[in-house]
Order: sequence, then structure tokens, then C-alpha cells
Amino acid sequence: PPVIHREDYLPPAWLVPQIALEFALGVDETHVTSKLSVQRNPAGNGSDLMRLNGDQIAPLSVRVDGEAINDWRLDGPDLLIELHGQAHEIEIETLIKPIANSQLMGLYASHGMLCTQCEAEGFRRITFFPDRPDVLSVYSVRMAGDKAAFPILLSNGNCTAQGEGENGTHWAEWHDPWPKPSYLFALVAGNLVANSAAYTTRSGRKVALNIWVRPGDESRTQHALDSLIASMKWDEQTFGREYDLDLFNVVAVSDFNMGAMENKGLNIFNTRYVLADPDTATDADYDAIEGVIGHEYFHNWSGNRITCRDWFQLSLKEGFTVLRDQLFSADMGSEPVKRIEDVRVLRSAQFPEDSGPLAHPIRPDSYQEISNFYTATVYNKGAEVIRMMRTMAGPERFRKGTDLYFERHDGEAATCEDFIKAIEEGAGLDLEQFRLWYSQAGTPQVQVRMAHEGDAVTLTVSQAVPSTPGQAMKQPMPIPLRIALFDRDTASHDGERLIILDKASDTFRFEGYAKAPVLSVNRGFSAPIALDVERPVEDLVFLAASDDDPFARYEAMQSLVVRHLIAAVSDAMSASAKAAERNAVKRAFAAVLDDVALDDLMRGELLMLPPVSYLAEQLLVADPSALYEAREDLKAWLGRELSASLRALHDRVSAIPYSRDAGARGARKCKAQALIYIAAADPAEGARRADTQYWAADNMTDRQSALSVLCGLDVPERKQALDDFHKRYEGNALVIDKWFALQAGSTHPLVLDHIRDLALHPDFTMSNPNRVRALYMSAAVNPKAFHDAGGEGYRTIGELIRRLDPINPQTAARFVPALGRWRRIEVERAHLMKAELEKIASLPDLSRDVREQVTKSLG
Ligand code: B3K
Ligand code: ZN
Repeated sequence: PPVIHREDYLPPAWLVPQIALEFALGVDETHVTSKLSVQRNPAGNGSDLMRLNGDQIAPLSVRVDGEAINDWRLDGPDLLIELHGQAHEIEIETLIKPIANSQLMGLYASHGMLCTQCEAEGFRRITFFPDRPDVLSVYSVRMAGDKAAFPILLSNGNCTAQGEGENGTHWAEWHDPWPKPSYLFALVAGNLVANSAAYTTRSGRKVALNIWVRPGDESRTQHALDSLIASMKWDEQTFGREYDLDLFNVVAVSDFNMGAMENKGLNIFNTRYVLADPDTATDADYDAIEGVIGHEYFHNWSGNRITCRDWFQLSLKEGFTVLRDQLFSADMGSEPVKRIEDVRVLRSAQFPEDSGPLAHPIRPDSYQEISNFYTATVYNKGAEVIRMMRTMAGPERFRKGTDLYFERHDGEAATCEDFIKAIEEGAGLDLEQFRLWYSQAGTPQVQVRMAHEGDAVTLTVSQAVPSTPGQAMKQPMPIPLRIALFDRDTASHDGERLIILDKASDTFRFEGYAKAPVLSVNRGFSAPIALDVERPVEDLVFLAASDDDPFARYEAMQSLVVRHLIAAVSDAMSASAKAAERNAVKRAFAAVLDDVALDDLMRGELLMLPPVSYLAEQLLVADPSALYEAREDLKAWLGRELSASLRALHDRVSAIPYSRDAGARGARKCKAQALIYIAAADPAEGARRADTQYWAADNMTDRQSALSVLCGLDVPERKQALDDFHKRYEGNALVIDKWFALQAGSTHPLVLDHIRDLALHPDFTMSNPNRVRALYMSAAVNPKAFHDAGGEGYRTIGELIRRLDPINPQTAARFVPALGRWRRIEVERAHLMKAELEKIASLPDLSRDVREQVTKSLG
């Protein structure tokens, strides 16, 4: 398959200022007529050839300026037409089969409803078009279809006319005044009901808001609607961005490849990020809905009003929009807890990308299939890179930078370079060297050494950016580190400082410290780096108990645990030294359990052990089972040692009644954590408490956390609760997904047998991505299942990829990176993992998506 290079970008030869689309809708067949007004691009190369991309479609007819033509030709899937004038009208008819579209790209059917997904290259599955983000058009859409099958007809912008047709049909016309690239086109037709509200923007525009769902789901839409209103208000206040249409529609679809899609004025969502009520959604689900609703809404400016010139610039909209949704969620809830969660995602999902065969910079240089680049690197590291700019400038100056960006590039298809320049000028930063964060892949490894002499403290700080595929040599990058020097006796410091390491190695000197201080560094996770600080365990215990930066406090706890677990799986440390470190971990946990000043949300966060994926990152080659066992052992040991405090905590928080306020949510988080430790230490006591909690639960958070613990135990209560859960929520797909995910993600000794049986369960289907992820992604991230020594976990995922690829290549490709980690896994497992990749690679008709990921993983 061809490799597309960023350097090869050429402006389009032809522009399409306007497009009129007509749809004769049907689930089996939809007839599409597309009328393009095309114009030579003054900035183009002057070619007469117009390239209209296609994908698995054929033209029924092609007209130019009203005349049917035959001298068009196909170049692979694309349609080529020669045009000799300055401007023309092109009309193309296509016939598509939504019901047969199992890839869920383009126009497809879901439960009798029709909907679209066009990003990145799905529009070309509907009609021939220059399907690239730098071709911006004003869209007019007319659709007609059976009124009973499709009572609701939606597209982008405003509805301008509607009426009845013959034979029980009806039609609607939609017009979107804002020019947009084809990837933001959307159409929905189906039987839907809305939860509606009105919102008035700060300049007085009245906007009608609708959350559209299938009949029966409307009682679970209020949180999404509230989140949308909060997002609209927040973007006005925080970034000065106002909504720009009179209508904003959100539609929930149960068959969807990812989370949601920011189509102009018509966001389409995975039901997972819309539907919630206390009985069916956990606190985490509520938070995710708020975050994704915010994310898609914020795209209206960072993505839609200003879009990307080409797909290499994806982080321009995604990195920035993730930062915006992170700041939004932080403002809506607990800022420190949100920061900890974001860092946890970065380190468990993005760090492994950066250190594996698929590593790429946040602005990649080449790709074969762009769908493979919707990654944690482009999204989450992209957000961290912009967050560093904000940290260096401060929020006020950063806002001046974003104001300039929005003002300067409104209506354009822009580049990351445009964004950097606007921040440089608007915020008054020099980002010359900082641009390396856009071009270099790999997580910088930063070493910090502190020396104390007389009254001076010297920090020697050095960095190394590891080599990654295609990038052997790296240059030092500017790394902003927030630091504080603590007085051990008073547990206070003399103010936080920001130091910037922009060389391979540098020293920073601070005077006025008669005694050696305790160093707190990379506070708030000011840079997305891996940190190596040599310091005594006592310093970490001190910071875990006393740091006034909540993130640093969490980080000190994590470092203590990571140190201990890495030592536990290696021979580098004596047994007595290991025992001393383990006791330090216990003291830190005891302090967290006993600290009355701590809120429960933060307490729950601090009690979480780092995931195996992050532990494995610390080692060049890891034995995942050894790490898993060491982590389980520590859990059980802490559970025994701190048994009284953990039971007291579980009792205390169990008495707090359900509500959505922070105190009650914190209580539920602590309840879940306490139960995990109690069950690890004493399975019988754990089963008893989990069973009680399960049957008494009046909300999904408690019910799920109890069932999760029961799932890992070999006790009779397990099956009773699982059966009840299935019966109770039969027909509720999102909750049945949880039923699959809890079992596939469990620590039960027979988890692999359970996974095999679940794949044969009548509720399992390969055609619904949520269900596939519920079963198989839970298995792939479950070290107990995936890294089973016999290789059964690898075979399960390998077979899934092979079976899913012909149905839904985009979703299939998402499973490849798990196997792609083989080089970092101990040799016997590595062989088994590699064998699965080779088996996939040997298939003749692999999709571009899976082919690219597998080839790179073996390469
Ligand atoms: N922009 C979409 C992602 C589209 C993914 C296409 N494979 C959702 C989002 O990031 O908001
Ligand atoms: Zn996005």
C-alpha cells in the first residue's frame, strides 16, 4: 500500500465552494445525487485534472455543465475528470448499500436508522468528492424517504424546508452556511425522540439543543444535555468562543467505531457517551459523558471553524481539543483528580505507544491508513504539548495566543505551525526549539540529581529522548519543570519555581538552604516525561504525606509503589531492603487512609496501584506475569496489614447515601478501592462484603464495583450475581457490555475459559464495536488473561483480529498494538506474540488498516 508523506502536500487543483446533495433514502439502497460547483484553485498547480476520491462506489452517471460525459476515468477507486474552464458544475449519481456497510464508515444502517461517519475518509464511500480537509464547501442537502421508517431527517446546519411526498414518504432540506470539509458532513434518518432545551449565547443568539435517542432511552439523556449547556457556557467564559448556528443536534447511535464525531451542528455519538442514569451508569460513565460532550462541542471552534490542512495536522484539532476538554472537566469537578486521571491515561496508553514499534510524533511524517493515527499520541500527548505552552506562558498570556489563533485562522484549514506561530506571537513565547515536540517521537527520560553544599542546592538535570522507528538521533527539547524545595521540619516550601531544561544537561542553583531540602519536581506533571530522581525512600514518604501539590503527592505514592514492585521482580535488592521499601509503601497508604483532611475522591485516587502496563514501561524487557503477581501480592499484603483501616473505611463510606455530589462520589470510589484490598487479603470477607454491596446497591457504581470483585473470586456468590445482573439489564446493550467487560477483565483463575464461553454467548456479536471492545479489549488489557504463559490470550486476540478485519478493519486494527509490544516482553511470550502477528500478516486480503499496524509491529 502507498505511503503518504507530509512533505508531499500540494494544494488542491480544484476547489468546491458549493455542493448540493440529494438522498433517496433506504436501508437496503440509498440513491445519491451530488452536484458540485467547482472552481480552479488560484493556489493550485493549474492541472485540468480533477480527482474525486471514491471507495467501494461506482458512478451511475457523470455530468459536466449539464451534459452527460463518458470520458471520465477511474484511477484505482478515484474518479478523474478533465476540466478545461475556470468553473464547472459536476453532477454524479451513486447507489450505496447502507445495510451491507459493516465497516461503519460512510452511510450505514444501525437498528433501522441511517447515519453517517465521514472522518477521516468516509465521505468518499457516499459519493465521489475531493475528500480532503482543505476543500471547504457550503452544503445543501435534500433527503427523502419513507416517513414511517425515517420520521426524523437531520443534517448539518438548519432545516430550511420540509414536506410530504407520495406513498408515505416525506422530505427535508438542510442548509449549513459555514463552509466545511467533507469529513464534517453528517446525515441521520430514523425513528428518534429528543430531549430538548434552549440556550442563549452571551451575545443573545437563541440556540435550540436536542439530544436525539431511540424511543425508550429519553429518560437517560439529561446528563448529556446538562453537559452540553455547561460546555457552551464554559467555552464562552474560558476561551471566548460562542456557538454559531441556531440549532445544535446530538444523536446517539449504538453501532459506532469510536466515541463520537463533531459533525457541524449534528454531532453523532456512541450511545455510551450519551445515555446515563444512576441505575445503569457509573460515576466514571457520567464523567466520560461530560468530557466527550465537551470535547465534541469544543471542536466547533477547534476543528470546525478552524480545521486541518491535511491529516498530518490532526493534533492541531485533537491535541488542542483534548486540552480544552481536560480543562473543562477540571473546572466542572476536582482539578487535581482530573489531572491524575489524565496522567494515568497518558502513562498507561501513550507511553507504551512512544516506546513501541508504532511510535510516531504528535505530527506524524507519514502514514498508510490515517485511521491508525487517531492515537493517544496525537490526542493525549498532543494535549500535553499544548499544556506545556500554557504552563510556560501562564493562563492569561496563553489565552491571548489562542485568541490570535482563532482570529487569524477562522474559516481556514490550518497547520500545527500556524498554531505555534499564533501562540508565539499572542502569548509572547519563543517556541523555536519547542517545535521539536511536534517532530520528535519518544518520551524524554529526565534524570535529576540534587546536591547540597553550604547553603546552596544544585540540581543537575539531564535529558535523553530515546530513538524511535525512523528517528535514531534526537535533539534536546525544552522541558518545563515545576519544582519546589521543601523544608523537612516545617513541611513547607518557599514558593514554586518553573525551570526549563533546554539542553542535554544543565545545572540549576538555589541559595539560602541551610539544610538539605526535599525536592518536589515535575509538579502537576508539568512535562510528559519519565523521571528518574535519586532520592531516599523517606523523601517519597514525606512528599506522599505533605506535598501541597496534590499531583506531586499522588506521584510520590506511585513512585514508592513502582520502586517496590520493580525491585520485587528483580534480584537487584536484598530481602531486607525490599522489606524496608514495602514498609514505606504501607506507611504511605496508612497515612492516606487516616488523613481526615483528605477528600474521599482524592483518597480513592491515592489508593490506586499503578497498572501493569505502566510498570512494564519501567523495564526494557518485562515479564508481565511476574509484575502482575507482585502487584497482586502487594495488594493482598496491604489488605492484611491495613485490614482494620480498610474495613473501617468501607463501613464508613457504605453509610453515605447515593447522590451525584463530590462527597458521595468520593465515597463510592473509596468503597470500590477498599473492597479490592479487603478481597485480596481475605477472599471470604471480600466475597461477603461484595455480595452485600451488590444486592444492596441502588446505583451502578456500587453494583459494578461489587460485581467486579466477585468476578475475580472463585465463590458461589459470583455466579448468582452475574446471572442477576444479566437478567436485570437484559436488553440494555450498554449494561450488557459491562457484563462482558467485567468477566473478561477479571482476575479469576479461569478467566480465559470465561472469555471463550462469552464469545459463544448469544449476546455476543462481531458487528457491534462496543460489544467487541467489551469482551476483547477488556481481555487485551487484562494482564492475567492476555499474558497467560500458554499463549491462549495472544491466540484469542490474534484470532479476533483475523475474524474482525473483513468486517470492520478500523476496529480490528485497534487490537494490533497489544501484540505489537512483543519486543518488550520476555522471550518465550515474545515468540508467541510474534507468531500471532505473523499469522495475521500471512493473510492475503488484509485491510490497509491491519496491514500497516502488523507490518510495523514486525518490522
Ligand atoms: N474526530 C473524531 C474522531 C474520528 C475518528 C475517525 N477514525 C472524534 C473526536 O476526536 O472528537
Ligand atoms: Zn476530537
